[in-house]
Amino acid sequence: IVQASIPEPQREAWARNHHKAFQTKEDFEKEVVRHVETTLARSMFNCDESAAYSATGLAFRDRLVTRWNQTQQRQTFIDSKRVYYLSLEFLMGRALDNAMLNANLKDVAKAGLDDLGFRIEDIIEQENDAALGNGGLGRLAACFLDSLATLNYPAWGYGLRYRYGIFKQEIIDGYQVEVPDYWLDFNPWEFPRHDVTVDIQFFGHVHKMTDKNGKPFCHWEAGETVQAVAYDMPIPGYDTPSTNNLRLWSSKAASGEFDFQKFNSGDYESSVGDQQRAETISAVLYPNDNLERGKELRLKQQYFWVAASLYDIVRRFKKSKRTWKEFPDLVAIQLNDTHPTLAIVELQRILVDLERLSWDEAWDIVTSTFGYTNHTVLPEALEKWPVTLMQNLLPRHLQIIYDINLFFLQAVEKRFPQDRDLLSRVSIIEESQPKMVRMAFLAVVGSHKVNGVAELHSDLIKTTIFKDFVEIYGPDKFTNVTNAITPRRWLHQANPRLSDLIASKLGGYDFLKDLTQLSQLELSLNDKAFRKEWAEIKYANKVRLAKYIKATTDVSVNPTALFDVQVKRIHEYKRQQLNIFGVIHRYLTLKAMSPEERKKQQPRVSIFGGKAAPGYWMAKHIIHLVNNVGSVVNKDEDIGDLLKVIFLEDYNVSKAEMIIPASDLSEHISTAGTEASGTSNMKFVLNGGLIIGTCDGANIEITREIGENNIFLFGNLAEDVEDLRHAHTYGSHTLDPELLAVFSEIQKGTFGAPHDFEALISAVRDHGDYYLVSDDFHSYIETQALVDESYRNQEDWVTKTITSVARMGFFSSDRCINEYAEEIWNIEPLQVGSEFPRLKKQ
Ligand code: T68
Repeated sequence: IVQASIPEPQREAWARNHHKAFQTKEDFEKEVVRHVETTLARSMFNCDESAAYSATGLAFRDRLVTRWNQTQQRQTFIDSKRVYYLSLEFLMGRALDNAMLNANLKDVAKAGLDDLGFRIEDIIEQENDAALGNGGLGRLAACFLDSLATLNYPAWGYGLRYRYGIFKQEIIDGYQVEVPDYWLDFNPWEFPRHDVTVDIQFFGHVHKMTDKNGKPFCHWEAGETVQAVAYDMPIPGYDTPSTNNLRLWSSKAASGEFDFQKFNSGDYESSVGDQQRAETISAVLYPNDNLERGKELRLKQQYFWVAASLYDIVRRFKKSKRTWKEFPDLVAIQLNDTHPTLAIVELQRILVDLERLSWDEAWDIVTSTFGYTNHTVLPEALEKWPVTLMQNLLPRHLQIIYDINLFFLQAVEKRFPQDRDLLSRVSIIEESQPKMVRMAFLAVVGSHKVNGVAELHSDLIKTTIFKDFVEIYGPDKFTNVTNAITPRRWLHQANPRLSDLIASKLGGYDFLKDLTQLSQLELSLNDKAFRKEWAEIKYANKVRLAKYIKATTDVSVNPTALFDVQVKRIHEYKRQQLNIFGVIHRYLTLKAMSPEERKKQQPRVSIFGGKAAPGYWMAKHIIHLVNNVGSVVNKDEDIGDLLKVIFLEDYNVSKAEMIIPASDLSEHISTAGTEASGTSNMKFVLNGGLIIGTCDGANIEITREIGENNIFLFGNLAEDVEDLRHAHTYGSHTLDPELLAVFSEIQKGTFGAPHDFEALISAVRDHGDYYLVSDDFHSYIETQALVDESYRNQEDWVTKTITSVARMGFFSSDRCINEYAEEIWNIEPLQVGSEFPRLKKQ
């Protein structure tokens, strides 16, 4: 990049003309009209909602850019340590509402848009979600970016700019159909940086060379080069001028690669082919959550992104003119799962092969720089790559991995002599057929800290997948940072009325920056007007969801019924099958009752939502069963409002913002020990809903915080799961009789061709019931009965929900980010100085 700075004498002219961010309604309107009339080349005679959205987005973008530049200049000037969050997924959702709220200018925009003839809600609805993620892992990254900016930490996110994010889900005849999500039509939030590019290499050969001092070194002569182009997204903090950067890389053919010779000699097709092959790398997000499929293109994506990001980080570090030893004083890199583990190898390669540091010096720098977050213990989700694939795509990296492994195993051998089993258990290379590189082990060996995402999960990784590494490194390398969520999006933005009510009790909105202040709500437990308003807000949110259900599914639901929600990726371990079997049980029970008895029952709406990975056959059958049960139950006149079953199509972040505030009860019912944390559980409680759940993931800490009277726990404990599974396979396996009754009903054809659901049944009945559906079934339906009883007493229910919200302070991602900053990254917030005026409250 060419650095061009304006000479001193001309700077005054710049300062005079400095872009002033709008603050008033009048100035906002000017900006919108200017963008409609110039940027979009339209006028008041052809300005639809989509154009009004674009212009509003651009007006807010302009505002952000100035602050974003100032933040970056200041970070560079101060030379502060930065943290780089490497994540293959950032599930950002919509940006406009967030930008307005973080700047405290939503009221201004609302009034301005009103003057110009638009309703702000309709304008917000125009925006496509930035859906560059599958689920919890990607959304966690997005919440972290919000907290990092809000807390004024110098931080960058690095990811891939997929042309297609997670697919859109349509439900046709009860089946999931995937539709591509081309989200980039118009995106005012991104800045292409065509001058920030990195050439990324693949394939080729490694040559041993000697330098002019006679020292040997390795030279990688690559076979293919692809160009990475940076696209930047400003990340505003809440109520602070700090605006961080999310840099997403897009792939294209390297400049020399569009082969003009081929082109001129008439081989047009193959020169365009090269172009397309290069662009394929960042074309699409892999739609699997908690599953690794070992596809070569996925490994290409990982290296492409990691190499571009490290090049960028190293380039920035070099400008500081520090010595390499100081690298970890200026740079912390957090690996969001094992997806970016090649960054460890790439940094070692840069330092040894290109910068010519000794192996040991380099390795010290590398291991002091990286931290690794584990998000799963499920064996099918642990990344492993065939050695042969790695050898072909990244020959030099494979050599380095072998060397890392050799030195690591030598050190282990020294401490634990003669323990060959241990060596083979912890080897980064699995000696299987074919041989595999174990990415999680590489991440552990190459990082100074490894963390799980909730207490139970962090304990489990220490006793299962990383047990030997705890022996080798000692327990201090392993730690816990319990996940959390940003209260800005998940309370203030998603549930503005509740946020306002809370603010009215706490004397302002400071709780959004210090969520522990919620505890003061307990003082208002007996305040009648407050309780009434609390209940009314929940009801209004349910009415809104009921309207949406009617509009999208044509089913009428009664907003006074108990809304029971399970929305998340569809996965056997998350046990949506347990939920729908429970719903069928409820239906059968109601059918068996006399009309008088039925009148005494608590009406319920069971709401499901979530995507199945396109190749996940079982998950797709679960969706099909939910839809078929819905179409039978919803038109059964015996049942009426007592039970409705809804599947909401295309669950995503913006739908979550509407659904979560409308729930009375949400389901977090994974087999104990399988859900690392869960984060939607926190969102539901923060919005005044209660949980039915297992003793798994963060449910355990939520219970500790809010009290066990305020949560409906059921089911077997993690410590008993292994024995139960063993007993299913090797002992006699008796199934729950009430579950068997549900199975017979399905097999009778009540919910469509029984054949379609045979696999769901036989997984439980004939294949060892790995997820313990039958073991937990009785406890589940008993607990659901308790929920009904509890909900009947609305006063008690409201008390439970207020108490729970008041005790949710721990689950702000600000707390979580502060823990990472102190215990893993060793970074300080950037002081917001006078040239950086604090925002005034409206
Ligand atoms: C989730 N993981 C955990 N993975 O399942 C959840 N995996 O318990 C936890 O709360 C959350 O991470 C945040 O820590 C995922 O979402 C994936 O989406 C994923 C994607 C690709 C490959 C593997």
